[in-house]
Amino acid sequence: MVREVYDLFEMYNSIVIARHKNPDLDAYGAQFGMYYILKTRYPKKNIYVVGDTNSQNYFQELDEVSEEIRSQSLVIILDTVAKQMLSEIDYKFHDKLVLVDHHRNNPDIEHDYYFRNTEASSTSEMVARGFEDLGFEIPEKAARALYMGIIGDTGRFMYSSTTSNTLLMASKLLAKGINIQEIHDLIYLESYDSKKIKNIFFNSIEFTKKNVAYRKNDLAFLDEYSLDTNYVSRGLISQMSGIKEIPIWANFTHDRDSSKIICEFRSRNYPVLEVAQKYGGGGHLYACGCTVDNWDEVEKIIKDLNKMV
Ligand SMILES: [Mn+2]
Repeated sequence: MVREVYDLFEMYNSIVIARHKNPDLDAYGAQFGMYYILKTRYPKKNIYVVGDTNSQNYFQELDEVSEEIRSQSLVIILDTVAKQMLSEIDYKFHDKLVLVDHHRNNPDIEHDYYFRNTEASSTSEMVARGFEDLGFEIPEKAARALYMGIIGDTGRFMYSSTTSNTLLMASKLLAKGINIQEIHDLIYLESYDSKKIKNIFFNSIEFTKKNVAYRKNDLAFLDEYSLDTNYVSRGLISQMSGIKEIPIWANFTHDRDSSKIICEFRSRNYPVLEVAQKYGGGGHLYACGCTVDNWDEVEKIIKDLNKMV
């Protein structure tokens, strides 16, 4: 982050921090990390965190902010630059709009500033680095949020997106006194029932001829076990990862609210992003997704994924 952002933080009395819908740990981590840092630096300013919430909100409740207030505010959007991933209110009303993201896709939102670093493991890493460069104090609460965002997007430093900069930033955050054990228990401890669901999921994955693994999670499955769409879509896909015979894996989940199908793709070394983009989605080269209208589209996607191998 450069001097220009510093001037913006100084200039505005009202700052709104937003991120993509259906937030993952990185989106939350970057959002609350930035929030606690700015709150510490500018205790008298009105700083808001906005957006929807879900089971990964280990932080605090979100604020309701009117269009009127937003129109006079500096609005920052984190971890996405795509309209599709945002609520309209988050990109339509602002005095100045700043985007901060580590994804590859280009913005389809009109904005004033855009900070992109596709080398960064996570938006949380970008935020930590940015404030470190600006010399802002990073309080322990912020360090905890940012660290959670980094481990969320790097799978606890296991994915190839982890760089020496990632570890350096993680080290600096750790030095603020955060408790890793507490964080890991909070995020990764699971219930016996949850382990059982994973077993059911794993035992019913399907395969294409070229060993693309996939699962179709229809409404009946979600209802039978009272599962949340996001949990199934994002949370269960990793059940198919790390298996020698499976080069690409995909998860298709019925979304109760929109009645659409949420598609998630992962791969060790095939650029599945091409398929996500073909169907209007985005994300990372090896971890991405899209949303389609029906199960016929899903069949086409499965064929496309199979063709990649
Ligand atoms: Mn991210």
